[in-house]
Amino acid sequence: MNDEQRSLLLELSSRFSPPQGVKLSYGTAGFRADASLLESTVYRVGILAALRSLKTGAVTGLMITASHNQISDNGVKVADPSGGMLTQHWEPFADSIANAPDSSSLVQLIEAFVKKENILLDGKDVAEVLLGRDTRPSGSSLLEAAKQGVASIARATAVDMGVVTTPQLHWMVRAKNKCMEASEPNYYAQLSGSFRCLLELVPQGSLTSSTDDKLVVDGSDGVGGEKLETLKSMLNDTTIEVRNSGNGVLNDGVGADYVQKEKVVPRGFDTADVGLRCASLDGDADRLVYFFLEPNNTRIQLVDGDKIMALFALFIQEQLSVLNKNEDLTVSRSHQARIGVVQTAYANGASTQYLKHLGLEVVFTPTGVKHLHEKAAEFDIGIYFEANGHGTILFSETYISCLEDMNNDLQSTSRGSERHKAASRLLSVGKLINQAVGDALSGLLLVEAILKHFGWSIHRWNELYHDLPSRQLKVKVADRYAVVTANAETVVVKPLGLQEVIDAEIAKYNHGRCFIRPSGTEDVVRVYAEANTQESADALANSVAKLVEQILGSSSA
Ligand code: G16
Repeated sequence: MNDEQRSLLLELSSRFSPPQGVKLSYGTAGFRADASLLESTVYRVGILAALRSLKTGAVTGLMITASHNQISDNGVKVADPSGGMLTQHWEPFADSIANAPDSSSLVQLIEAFVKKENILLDGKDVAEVLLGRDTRPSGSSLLEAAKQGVASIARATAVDMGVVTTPQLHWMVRAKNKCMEASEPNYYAQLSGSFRCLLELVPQGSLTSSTDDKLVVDGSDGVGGEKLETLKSMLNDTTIEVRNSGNGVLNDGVGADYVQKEKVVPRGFDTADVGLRCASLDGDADRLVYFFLEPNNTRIQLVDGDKIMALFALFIQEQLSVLNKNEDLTVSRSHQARIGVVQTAYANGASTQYLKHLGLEVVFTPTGVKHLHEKAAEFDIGIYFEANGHGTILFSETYISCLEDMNNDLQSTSRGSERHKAASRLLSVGKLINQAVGDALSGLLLVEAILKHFGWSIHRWNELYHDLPSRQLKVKVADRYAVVTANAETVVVKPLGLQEVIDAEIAKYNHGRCFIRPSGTEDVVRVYAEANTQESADALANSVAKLVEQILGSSSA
């Protein structure tokens, strides 16, 4: 590092002092905390995003959001050049610079890291970082801190993409590195174009049997509602009604996290909506769940991420079986896609059974899109979803080019045949569904297209399988990091003896299953329980939560 670069870093970083007595961690999806604590962290992540761009010779992204958290929180995460999450081996560096006590130790850490990673700060290479933020009031000042962070690296440029959904920012990074136009209009054009293609390919009989056209969407009073309105107008769609589009308090009694965890009717919905197909986005529109209201009931029927995955898997399987029908086996071997589905321990046991029953390979990872995405990318077609509604479908580049070849062949030999339609549908899904990260808007359009394809109502979809009763709780403890888990978070290895106590509780219930893990986005330990009745699931979750509090001590202790 030359003197000029060192003084630039020392000068700008001295304007952003880290908060005292706070330990920051990159967590499940970047740094998250009360917004008032985050200025120096966002500044330092700006430096990291610029270094990542220099290292890879490609554009990176920086998103300011705390997604499902309360409005007073905020957060920051980095998008890698692929559009996916920051490579995990840079997370320790993120943690160390976020916690560096002053400018000189920060610069020392950066110097050591650029040396280790062989990043040329004194060369001619340039860096570019796309910046985005959600609608949180703290977002604009944090964005300024991010700009200063990027500006602390010589020849690095920050490009402000404005208020966007998290998946839009990830999509733009991916697009830019594929030499496509990284703009919102281009994002909408790709989504609406591929959605229209799927609708044109809906079998005639299905269109007439579909009865419930109206969809009501809860925008969580975040960025997603407004973006969905834009998409609606591009699609000329009159069947989607958007509520909670930004006039109320973000994520307060609304949104995908609230609906999925509490299973109650969100703000802005009432008895007039009974039976209608409804959906909820979260604060930055990277999660999607569906639901419907039942008569005389304040609880909802939840159609969660697991069921979205089941619907997607069924559709993909149907297209693959049509595509491979009557094919010469020696030729088709290269066309046979290896399809896999990825879940976490939160997946309802009934969903896993259902997916296995479909003959699918099911694999588990710890919580966090960064883990699921990486696993799904090992398949030709990898579908991943967390029960909370975060997920997407990944198509490998090799399989996409194979599909394109098949589509071209079929176009000339049997245009309009069932096989040709199946190939075209799969290609359209690959364009519609976000290949960078889970995206509530593209996921919603795909759900809508598939329901039309099958001619299904939300009620018919919900009947695919019946969820086992479950309950999720949060426990505030003195130090959540005292809990260490293994086996995709199903077993507690620290504190010693805690897992045995949990096992003893589980043994008291029929079909009981329960696990705990420290949240990576909130200062809590999460408890998940399943059993054969709702009362048992509630009782199991409550008794384990009490044990956790006893053993780990409450947060005020
Ligand atoms: C983020 C992650 C998700 C994860 C969720 C909760 O979602 O992207 O993969 O499931 O946090 O994580 P934890 O249980 O560790 O708090 P979001 O929508 O908040 O960005």
